[in-house]
Amino acid sequence: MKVMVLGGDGFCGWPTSLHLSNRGHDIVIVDNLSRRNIDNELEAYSLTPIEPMGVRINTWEQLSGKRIRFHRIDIAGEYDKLKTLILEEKPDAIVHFAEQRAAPYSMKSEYHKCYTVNNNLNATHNVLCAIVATGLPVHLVHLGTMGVYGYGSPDTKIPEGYLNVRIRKEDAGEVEKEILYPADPGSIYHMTKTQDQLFFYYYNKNDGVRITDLHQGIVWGTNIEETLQDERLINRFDYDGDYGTVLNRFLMQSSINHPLTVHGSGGQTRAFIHIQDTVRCIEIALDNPPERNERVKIFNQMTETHRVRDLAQLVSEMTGTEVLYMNNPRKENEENDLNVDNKCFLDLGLNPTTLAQGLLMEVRDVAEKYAHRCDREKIICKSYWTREKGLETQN
Ligand code: NAD
Ligand code: USQ
Repeated sequence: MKVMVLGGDGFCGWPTSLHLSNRGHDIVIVDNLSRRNIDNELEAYSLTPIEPMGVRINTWEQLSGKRIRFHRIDIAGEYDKLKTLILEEKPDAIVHFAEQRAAPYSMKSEYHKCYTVNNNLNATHNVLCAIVATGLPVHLVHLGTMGVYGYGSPDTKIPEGYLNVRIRKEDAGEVEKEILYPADPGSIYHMTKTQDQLFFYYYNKNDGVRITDLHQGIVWGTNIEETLQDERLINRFDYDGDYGTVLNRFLMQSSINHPLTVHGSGGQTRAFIHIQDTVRCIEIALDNPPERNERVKIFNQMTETHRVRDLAQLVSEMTGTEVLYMNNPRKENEENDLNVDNKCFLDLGLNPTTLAQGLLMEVRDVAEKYAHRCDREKIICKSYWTREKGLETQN
């Protein structure tokens, strides 16, 4: 199948592109390289040395004999270019990773809030509008987030997207209705993902666009089989206070003997998935598109849940690194339970990769190898959810 990968230069998009190419799919990457520009803005670079796109693609061609094509397009700002490319390439499917994905970056300042909203909402809307305008039967697979649900309430399981509710009628009795699970975003970034859901609902209802929305948990790990074939194919590894995610950060911190930075009490429970399962889930989603008039398919793309302080404890026991409980820069519940339904992917054959010492050590080994590239000044998160949070931390 021909697959257009929007955001194919990023942490999830690059390994996905290689994996799908390896499986024989024809891959066209679209990316505006904004993530590399944000590295420059923050002066915080991937711990692993990522090669320019040209080198990445040529290396893959030398090794696999397969050519991935690349187009530098801002899908949020260059609608006509995007539409023309879709018309020319006629992809069977589009995988959409191309959004600003860091919650702390989205909360840094007014500029970062506006940038995240403009970029993410226009990106998603432009893709949908262009699919309809071309009249092509493209299947859109979008990377959403578990954060659209908020993070659980005691004694209930988070369903895969939809919730059955009973509404009391004005006279008597009740009507049943299926609704999108109530959105409860915890950052400007997460808010854009909750709004993406409404775009999908509308374009599916009005134009019959076939859409799969993957509500993904926190991705950990760095390499997959394909990125390990040559150092020039290495995936990015974010460790800084804005883009680094919690488990990869702890593993990286342990490799340079930096205290493990637990926000608040560390009672936050989150959903996790290893990068090799991310690429596998996308392959499964592509192989199982919705039928022509089917509603938006929503899958929870996660394999396990963990409490932040338990992860810190685990890494600390494995490596002897001290745990540091810090003022939480975020406005979030400091203790929550999280029970998630992920039956859709399991039923379609996902064999979950769960937290295992070997895999944790593999990530730590990568971190250790490139530890000389780490800027310790960039580790602590300095993006605050509110003015008060900033003052609390500085005092
Ligand atoms: P990333 O920042 O590494 O990659 C995103 C890519 O999209 C970058 O290469 C960037 O240059 C590109 N991009 C952004 N805006 C664009 C635009 N307007 N036009 C063209 N290209 C653009 O992020 P990632 O970690 O690979 O995440 C990919 C997707 O998966 C995101 O939508 C994110 O919300 C979702 N997701 C990520 C995680 C995670 O833990 N990394 C977890 C859940 C969901
Ligand atoms: N945290 C720490 N210490 C750290 C970093 C984070 O305690 O050093 C805590 C945070 O306060 C938060 C939790 O760990 O409670 C998760 O933070 P994170 O940065 O690992 O993940 P998050 O901000 O939620 O965002 C990441 C991705 C995002 C994706 C989301 C999936 O960056 O793109 O959508 O995970 S989910 O968390 O399921 O919503």
